[in-house]
Amino acid sequence: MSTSTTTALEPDSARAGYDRDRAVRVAVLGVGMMGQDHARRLATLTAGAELVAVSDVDAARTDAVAAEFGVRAIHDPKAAILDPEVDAIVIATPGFTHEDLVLVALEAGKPVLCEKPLTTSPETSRRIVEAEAALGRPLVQVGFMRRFDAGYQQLRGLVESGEYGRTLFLHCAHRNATTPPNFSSEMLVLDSVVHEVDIARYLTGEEIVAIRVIAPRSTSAAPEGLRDPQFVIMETESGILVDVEIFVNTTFGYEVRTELVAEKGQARIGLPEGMVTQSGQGWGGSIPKDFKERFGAAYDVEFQRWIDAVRSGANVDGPGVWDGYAAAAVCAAGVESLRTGERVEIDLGVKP
Ligand code: ISE
Repeated sequence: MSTSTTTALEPDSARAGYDRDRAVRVAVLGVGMMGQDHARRLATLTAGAELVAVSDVDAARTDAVAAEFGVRAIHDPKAAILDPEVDAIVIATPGFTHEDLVLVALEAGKPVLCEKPLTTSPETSRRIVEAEAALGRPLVQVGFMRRFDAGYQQLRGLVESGEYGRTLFLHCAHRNATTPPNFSSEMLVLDSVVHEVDIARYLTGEEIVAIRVIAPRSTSAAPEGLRDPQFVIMETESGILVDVEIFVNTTFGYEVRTELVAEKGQARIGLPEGMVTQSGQGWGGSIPKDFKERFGAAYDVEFQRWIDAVRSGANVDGPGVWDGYAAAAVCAAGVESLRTGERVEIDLGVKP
């Protein structure tokens, strides 16, 4: 697209130097497991994107990943955001660093794709909502990749069609093979159930107004002190019930499934798919080992749509800061419920 025509898609003044005829130059902040995956995606798959820099608190890791992709290693993440040769930022650093980094990017007027959680508390997420509102245009997309999964999109299409009448229940199961070291009981809610919170909001189009988290007996596969599994019950504005079995030490595989129960029909997504074998051992198929495998295609679509949005000047095509804030608020209430055993209500306040 020419930069000389005056259309609604013209670069705004904060990005006046951005040339739409070339690829979006992206820096990835945080190159642990997820960040490396995103760096590879941007370098090899996403059309219209150019991975130009990586940054991580671990300097040796930054240098190694930069060398692998032939890009710049910028050790200070804020310098990477402000670098004149960086157009857009992917944040895949630990959650507690997100607030500062997102605020610097907002100030610099640069588009951001921030991995979940947006921040680690409702208060800090709210600050980002206010900062973006003050800017007057969306710049921050939140990495709730499930919204780009074909199954969830079909399910939402079904809800929106009205064919099955009003939604009554969502039954969700979210199972991981194992947990990383130091995974706490609260992290089952903050790190894992957060996806169910977002997807429940996405599917129903409603806010979550109350949550209760119950910790039944723990699996003997869970590390000492970890309350795993947990059972979560959420209520939406109109009274839809969403239940979640979160179980993160199943020992053998990764599974995310959702069943929608509506007045005139039911639908399930996330059932085992792919090749089914038959042999002397019986019949069967394979189980994904982790979320990178289960949601690989969703991440690919998420990144492509984000880059397309940056190139068009829309900057965001998917969950934004309000979604990040709402998820943070529901999860904080969930952690309170896990501690107290009580049902906790959520008040998001007014959307700016
Ligand atoms: C992880 O951080 C993710 O985001 C995955 O999608 C989720 O399934 C897993 O439970 C989390 O720990």
